[in-house]
Amino acid sequence: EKYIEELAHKVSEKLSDHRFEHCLRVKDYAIKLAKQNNLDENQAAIAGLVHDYAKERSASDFIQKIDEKGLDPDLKNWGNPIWHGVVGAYFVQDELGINDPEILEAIKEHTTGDKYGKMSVLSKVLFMADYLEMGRNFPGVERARTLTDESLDAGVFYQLSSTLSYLAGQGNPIYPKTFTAYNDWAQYLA
Ligand code: DGI
Ligand code: FE
Ligand code: FE
Ligand code: FE
Repeated sequence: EKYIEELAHKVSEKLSDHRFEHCLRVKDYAIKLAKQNNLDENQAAIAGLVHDYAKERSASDFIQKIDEKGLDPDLKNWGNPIWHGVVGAYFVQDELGINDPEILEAIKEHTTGDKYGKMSVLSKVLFMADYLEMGRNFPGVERARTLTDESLDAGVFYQLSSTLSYLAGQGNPIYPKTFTAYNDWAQYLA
């Protein structure tokens, strides 16, 4: 509808073509997962479309927003991969006028996930749509798509586990929330 089109235009102005196209594919996959999980399709579409809105902002833009919003100063020790979701949600709120707390929370969690009991269905749908959108082609993506069709929760745990082992394998620092999320889900689903 009209609102989504206008939103898409605003998002496209802040992102390179390849990343904007990723956002459109995440929107489409989020709609599919919303249908499968009895979630409002429009809410899922909006979350998917705007989830990486802040991804191409400069480090100084993020630092400024962390100060302006009084966010945890430890965030400054991290970088774009963590900021674009956790801090990016505030750019979405301030610049796109999106105030739906479920959408903002889903954007904050879209990179790291969160504890089993803390993730809403919308948050899980966005987390998985970002991972599984039709442009993704990592080894195992088809298996991950099938698993997620069978069980959204199984898909979330698969991603948490794969991403953690990938990051550790690369010697990357693991954001505490990524660890906490993995441990919590492992207690329920492993
Ligand atoms: O923004 P996207 O590329 O579509 O996807 P994303 O937001 O899920 O992930 C962004 C990047 O963040 C991805 O390269 C993996 C990385 N990442 C996820 N969790 C952590 C992390 N990087 C670090 N250093 N630590 C984490 O815990
Ligand atoms: Fe992202
Ligand atoms: Fe993701
Ligand atoms: Fe993304």
